[in-house]
Amino acid sequence: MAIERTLSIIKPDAVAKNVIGKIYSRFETNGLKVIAAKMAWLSAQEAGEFYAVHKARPFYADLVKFMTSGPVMIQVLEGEDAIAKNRDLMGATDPKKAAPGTIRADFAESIDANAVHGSDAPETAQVEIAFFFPAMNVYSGR
Ligand code: RTP
Ligand code: MG
Repeated sequence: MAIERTLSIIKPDAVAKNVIGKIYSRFETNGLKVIAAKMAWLSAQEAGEFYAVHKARPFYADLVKFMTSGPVMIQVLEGEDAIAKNRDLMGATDPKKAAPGTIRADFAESIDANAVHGSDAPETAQVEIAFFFPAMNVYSGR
């Protein structure tokens, strides 16, 4: 398996719940290293552009509204199979369907306030990392 990088966002609900450290701990104990990080309060334009792939979906307006409702913690994770591993740790989009022990099962409230974002493929990971972090602000964990 290859060493990959993925973009992770701890969403406003989880930041408000004060569980950044608990979520980071899950990354670390599962072999994912934080190699870039920043806290930000996204504008509607930034959140809308970040989730542009969902523009035509009925939930787009609510998604942008939620993602701009408070600060978020944004990080690049690096490790073996990082993209799929992070998605496994996150659990299903709807926390009611998320497997026990996943981040969304343990910390998410609803399909909208679902605690975390994670890139879903190598192509989206690359675009999403570049969206938030210039290369000079990403520090390889190796
Ligand atoms: P994310 O992009 O945030 O990591 O979530 P995901 O891949 O698990 O889900 P995705 O299909 O990419 O959807 C992005 C976010 O939109 C909200 N959503 N709401 N009401 C709905 O049916 C619905 N479907 C998706 C969720 O907050 C999801 O995280
Ligand atoms: Mg997604």
